[in-house]
Amino acid sequence: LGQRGVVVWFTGLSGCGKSTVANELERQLNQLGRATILLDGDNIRHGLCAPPDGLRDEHGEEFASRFGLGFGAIDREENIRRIGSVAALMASAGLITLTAFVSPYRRDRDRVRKIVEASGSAGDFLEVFVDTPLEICEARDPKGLYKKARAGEIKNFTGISDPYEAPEQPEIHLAGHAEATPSEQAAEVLAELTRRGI
Ligand code: GGZ
Repeated sequence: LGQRGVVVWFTGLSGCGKSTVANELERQLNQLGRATILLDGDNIRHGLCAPPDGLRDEHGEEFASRFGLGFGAIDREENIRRIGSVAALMASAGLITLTAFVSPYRRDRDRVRKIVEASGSAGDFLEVFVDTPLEICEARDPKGLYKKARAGEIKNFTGISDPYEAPEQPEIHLAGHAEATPSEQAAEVLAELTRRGI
């Protein structure tokens, strides 16, 4: 590919805008002719980490709950571990690899950083904290999940009934005041990638 791989790891609350910014960044990179891949809830939670339907039919619910991941701390840890391994592989193939997951636990994110940094050719790991205040995320509530979490209909909901451990030293901190547009935020990340010669 003639380009250096990198993992750009977006983290933040549900509704903070990380997927939107990652999509916008991908568009900007593609316009510059860079090869990218974007991993997010849509392709991972519904694919790699989803309960295997065929197996469920064959072996029943037990199989589904053994291999499909939920939102308890152990399931999130495994979700992030799988995504981290896949991201490291893709980066080592030279792709600019963008990921957009809540990834609420510092320890899990730090593990991914180690996996990526240890995989040599994968190169850099950039943690991007999309720091949109809970009140703004909750006011947006595009899928009505915060409402359900407040009503107790969803357990372990990040920010409501489950912790979010903010990054202490992210490579990029996107202060989430409501006026910042996704394309401005993406441009900020792009500038950092450019600064690093990626
Ligand atoms: C947090 C949840 C939960 C709970 C379902 N807590 O806004 P969304 O809908 O599209 O993003 C959230 C997504 C979180 O999945 P991740 O794979 O990113 O989580 S983690 O990194 O922690 O493994 C939200 C939806 O799934 N969702 N239940 N309890 N978000």
